[in-house]
Formats: sequence, C-alpha cells, structure tokens
Amino acid sequence: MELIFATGNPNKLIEASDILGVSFKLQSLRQLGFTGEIEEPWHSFEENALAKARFVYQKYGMNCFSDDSGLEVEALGALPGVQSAYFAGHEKNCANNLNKLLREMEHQPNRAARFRTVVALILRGKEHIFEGTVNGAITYAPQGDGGFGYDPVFVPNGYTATFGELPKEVKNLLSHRAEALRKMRDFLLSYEQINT
Ligand code: ITT
Repeated sequence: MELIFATGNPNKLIEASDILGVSFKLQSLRQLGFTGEIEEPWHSFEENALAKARFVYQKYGMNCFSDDSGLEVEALGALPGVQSAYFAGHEKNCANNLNKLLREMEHQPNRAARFRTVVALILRGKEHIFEGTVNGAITYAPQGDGGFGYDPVFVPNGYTATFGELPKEVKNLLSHRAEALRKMRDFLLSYEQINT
C-alpha cells in the first residue's frame, strides 16, 4: 500500500517505515518535491495533525497521514506539548529544546512525563485519528545519542535507559509513535481486506 507521510522530519519517516513494515511504501514530502513547512497553528496534537494531513491531501489528492507529537512533562503543566519542536525558539533546534527542558527541570523532583502522538490519516477523503502514548521519566542529563529530539532525556517506564540509549527496535516496540501507527496499520489492513 502506498501512502504519503506528511512530515518534514526524516527521523519520523525512518521510524514509521520500520514500524509499518514492508507492506507499506511511504513517500515523503521531500520525495514529492515539497520542502516547505506546513503550519501547525493549533493547541492540540489532533488539530495540528489534521491540519498537516489536510494540507497534503488538498495539494496532492493522494492518501496520506501525518504525525503530530511531543513531550508532556507533568511538573511543567504538560509543556512543552504541542510546542515541543519550538520550545526554545522558532528555529526548531533539538539541542536547544533539550537544554531548555533540563534547565527548567533542574531542581524538580517530579520527573514524570509522557510522549504522545496523534496520527491523522486521510483515506479516500475520509479522516481517521489514531493515538499513542508512552509514560516515563525525565533524566537530569542527556544519555545516549540514538533516536532524535528529546529521546536522550526520556526513560520509558519499566526501563533504566533512555530512548537515546535503547536499541531502535526497543523504541519502535514501546513508543507513542509505534502505538499510534500500529493502530493505523491494523485499520488499513482490515480496510483493504473488506474493500478488495
Ligand atoms: P513534522 O511536523 O514535519 O512531522 P516536526 O519535527 O515539526 O515534524 P512535530 O511538530 O510533531 O514534528 O514536533 C514534535 C517534536 O516533538 C519533535 O520535533 C521532537 O522534538 C519531539 N518528538 C516527537 N516525537 C519524538 C520522539 O519519538 N522522540 C523524541 N522527541 C520527539
């Protein structure tokens, strides 16, 4: 099955391809020649995910999905949340975002946090939403250089290593993105069975 993944983030594209497996051929926006930024003006992951998928569906008229995701830290009132990509400013700098988070959490004993993903799929013009969450804790310093974004400071519950240290196969089993994309995959596989 061919789908456009409405993302400009190459790390998300790699993870999604690994999670969805060989039955799905993903085309990135870059492969379609689109290198701009799609606006994410809303206050929820769902609205932003829908905005990205609608933009691409309207432009290309092809089945597509998007992923809006971020880190919600309990002690910070669920920030950075939808601002995760821009936490330290408009330049979308992962290292600055991570350093700002660690500074704000420096003297904070409550380390609880969760990653959330909302995937918006537009299939033959119909919209579908899939969600995923993984709970964990924020470290005091970055650990590991795997993954992307906030991975080096996030330890999923039940583990002692961060997503930056764990093998990518482990992250792709446990993660917020894995949960949401597996739900989408199951939906698409049963949709295909019914419609072929
Ligand atoms: P697109 O909108 O083009 O898909 P983006 O990177 O801007 O790419 P988001 O708006 O969804 O994506 O921002 C999510 C940010 O949250 C992302 O830039 C990371 O900093 C962080 N994030 C999301 N998923 C993550 C993950 O699995 N591991 C670490 N950080 C993650």
